[in-house]
Amino acid sequence: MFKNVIVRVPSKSISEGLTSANEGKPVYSKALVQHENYVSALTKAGVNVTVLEPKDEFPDSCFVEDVALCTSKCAIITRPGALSRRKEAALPDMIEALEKFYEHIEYIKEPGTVEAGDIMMVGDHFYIGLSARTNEAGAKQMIALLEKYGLSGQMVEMKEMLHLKTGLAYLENNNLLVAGEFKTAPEFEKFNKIEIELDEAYGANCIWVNDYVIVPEGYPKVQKKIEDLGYKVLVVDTSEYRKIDGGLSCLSLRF
Ligand code: CIR
Repeated sequence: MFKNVIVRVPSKSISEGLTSANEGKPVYSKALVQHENYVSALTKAGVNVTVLEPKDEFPDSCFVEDVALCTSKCAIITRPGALSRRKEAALPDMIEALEKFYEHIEYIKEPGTVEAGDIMMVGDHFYIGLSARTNEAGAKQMIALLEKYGLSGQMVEMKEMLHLKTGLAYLENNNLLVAGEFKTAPEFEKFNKIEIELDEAYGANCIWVNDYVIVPEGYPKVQKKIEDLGYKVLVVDTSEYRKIDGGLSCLSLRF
């Protein structure tokens, strides 16, 4: 069960966020409304939501998932691989927010880079994608820190996706949404894999929050597959975040 969530309100500069999509720039007013609806869905799922202030100097700073890994034992502040995002990880209000919940806070250090969108938690075990943003030095530091607290981690090779959780979502009870390159990855064979088709690949980025799964709006096949598994579904429109490669998981830290 998750008790707490941290989010950051998008800033006006969101239109300058990093992107590989060719879908135009996010509309700030729409992004704000979508963010409010996201917070409402999280609240409905029974978590306490800490909302941090927007940071204009960091266009991607609403994607708080990337700047920290929140485990049951400690929080680990990352060192983002994207240069424009590197200083997001040390923003004082985020560290203060985490200090309210965690006695132990650790840090990824140079030359390691990690963005925690590349990390998927399955109980006490953590899958760490080696992406353009997360390097082997960062993943090794992460695994050593996890082991220090009695947790474990393993690396996963990646070729196509931005982040590991761009194409994977663990819904607990052994259920794993898989898209693209992860459909055939040997690491995930033991799961009950729910394969997401290419035309709805973005919809693989869902989040399990207690009895609910939050699903992006506009992915009916994904939604049906999740409903058929017996989950209660909450739908949130993330169209403005999709324009800058962001999705539901990226917008929160859940612990
Ligand atoms: C970036 O490229 O860093 C942002 N525009 C999107 C980050 C998405 N975060 C995530 O998948 N965890």
